[in-house]
Amino acid sequence: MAETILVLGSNGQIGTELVSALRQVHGTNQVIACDIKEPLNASSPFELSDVLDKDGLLQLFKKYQPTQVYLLAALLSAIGEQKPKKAWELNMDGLLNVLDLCVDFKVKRVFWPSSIAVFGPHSPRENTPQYCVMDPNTVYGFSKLAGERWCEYYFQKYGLDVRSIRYPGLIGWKAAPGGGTTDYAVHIFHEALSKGSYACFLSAQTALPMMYMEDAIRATLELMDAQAEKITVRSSYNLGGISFTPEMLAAEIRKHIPEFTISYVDKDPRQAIADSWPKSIDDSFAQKDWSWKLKYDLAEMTSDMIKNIKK
Ligand code: AKB
Repeated sequence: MAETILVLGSNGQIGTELVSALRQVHGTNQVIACDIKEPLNASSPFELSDVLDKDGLLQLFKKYQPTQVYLLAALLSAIGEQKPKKAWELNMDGLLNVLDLCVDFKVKRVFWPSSIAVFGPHSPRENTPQYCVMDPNTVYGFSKLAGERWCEYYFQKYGLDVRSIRYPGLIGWKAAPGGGTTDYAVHIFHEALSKGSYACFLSAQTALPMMYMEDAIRATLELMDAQAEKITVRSSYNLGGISFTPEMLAAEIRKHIPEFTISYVDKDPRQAIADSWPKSIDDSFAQKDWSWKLKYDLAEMTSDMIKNIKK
């Protein structure tokens, strides 16, 4: 049976790439991109929709009768600290509005992204396991942790097949990131090519787990394609990606742009957020349950980013 897929929050960094990937698999007309604003190069089908507007969402579900829903609308870590109540409202109420409609409309599969931000200062920082102490101290982080609990609850109580990934920082060239702590790892490429230098808001030695967008999109599609019996984690799967520091990334960029220089800005509020997050992640549950395998390492990701941004 043909799928009808709603992607809510389709204009963002993940949504932009996910909509094209889903359209390649399921056909353009089967994937409805939805966001609160028309994107610059809107490709149809597109619907204006706000996940906080319950009635508008209901009309959308009635119109399309989706079989799959991807809910991507959220405020990320750095912007969430500037607008804490708004981040909580969008990240929580938006999720609950969508989960309720998915139950009512008997949606077959739902995807909702979580993040490494669910971990906190008392979580193990190296090779952070799937299950451990979690004490996130950003609104984004604890909204994602609460969201994970809701996803598992809707699965247990209502049998809703919700699946989720704790994304590391995502790096891609097709769409800009917005309001995250890991955004430096995208900005650095654009500034290396346009100016030859970059002032980084995280310190040279700040290691964080990151992932190339190609891998992140593939992981999402693989998880959503996996047989339901294989999914043993109904909160959200750890995904490790590649762990590196700004200094390591700058050295890799220098292999392509030898004159590139990096400097470090002191006292940026995003440093404290990064310092509360894992340096590296153990994703053995994803490997075991749905055969997850990373493709891009730091060198391959860097050369692909540079090649594509140059174009
Ligand atoms: C952020 O930096 O807030 C996001 C994330 C790691 O979830 N990229």
